[in-house]
Amino acid sequence: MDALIGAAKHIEEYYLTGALKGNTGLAGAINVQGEDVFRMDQIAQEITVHYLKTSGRVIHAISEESEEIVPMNAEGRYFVYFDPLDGSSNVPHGLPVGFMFGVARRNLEGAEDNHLRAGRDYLAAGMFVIPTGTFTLALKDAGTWRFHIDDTDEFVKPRRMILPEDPKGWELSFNSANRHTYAKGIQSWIEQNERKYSFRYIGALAADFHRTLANGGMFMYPAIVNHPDPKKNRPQGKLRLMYEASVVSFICQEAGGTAVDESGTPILDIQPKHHHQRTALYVGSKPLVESTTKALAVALA
Ligand code: AFP
Repeated sequence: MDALIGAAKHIEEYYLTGALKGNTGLAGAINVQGEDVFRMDQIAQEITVHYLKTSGRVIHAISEESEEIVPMNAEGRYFVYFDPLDGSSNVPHGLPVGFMFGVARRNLEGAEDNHLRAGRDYLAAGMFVIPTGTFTLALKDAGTWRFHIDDTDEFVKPRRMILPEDPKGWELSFNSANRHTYAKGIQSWIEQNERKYSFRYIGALAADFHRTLANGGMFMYPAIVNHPDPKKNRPQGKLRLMYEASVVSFICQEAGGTAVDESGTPILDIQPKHHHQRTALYVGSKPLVESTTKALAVALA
């Protein structure tokens, strides 16, 4: 945890001074997901790998910014799954980005003992919203907690996060420009429900989910199945399972919420087949997540 917190503080420092140092532009490379890499993506990746390796506690890491598994320390007891800079399109504007991670414990059976873990097997998951100095951490069966950085650079005063039951302040968060590309069931769900709630979208999962967790409601990134250009459909969803969807789903479950994919399968039960696997995501207050699942099932029936 010290390594992860050290990395986050270091990334935040670079981010805050990035515009002046010319670090907020593109790096001129394309990552494993086929997306443009920002200079800050590379810096965040290098910093995180450095801290995790130096800790000596991690055997392998999986990062959005590395196609291959990143070998760390043969004696390490943990797997770490991370996205060192989530929401890169916010970088040139200095707007919030995230550093997200999940941690699982190695089985110590054989040389390579299954780094492909379902979210239910994580011990912890967390997200830093950069550069706002907030850190949300969920520990297995021990709740979700939000910390704030103080003027001595420490994350302090944890507050237990529990999704509010009263729907009065609930918010919806999704990329509304994509709505006509969603499955018909979700399109009608949106039409029937969107006026009941406020709508917020920052474009960085950690920042958007940060609000969902505090105010209640739902963040969703549905599958794209009705794009006018069928080549642009994403039936598997866009978000990455191991270091995005499972992270927020773990945090959400510990705060009393839930998360499912397009078929209604709990995100935390999905057994990854590949470390960069994608998924659709519906995460937040149970009644909303459950009603989108019903809407999808009805439309398919
Ligand atoms: P990048 O980190 O590759 O920019 O993607 C961010 C993200 O995976 C997630 O943080 C956002 O919720 C989602 O993409 C935003 O995607 P859209 O730009 O398609 O709305």
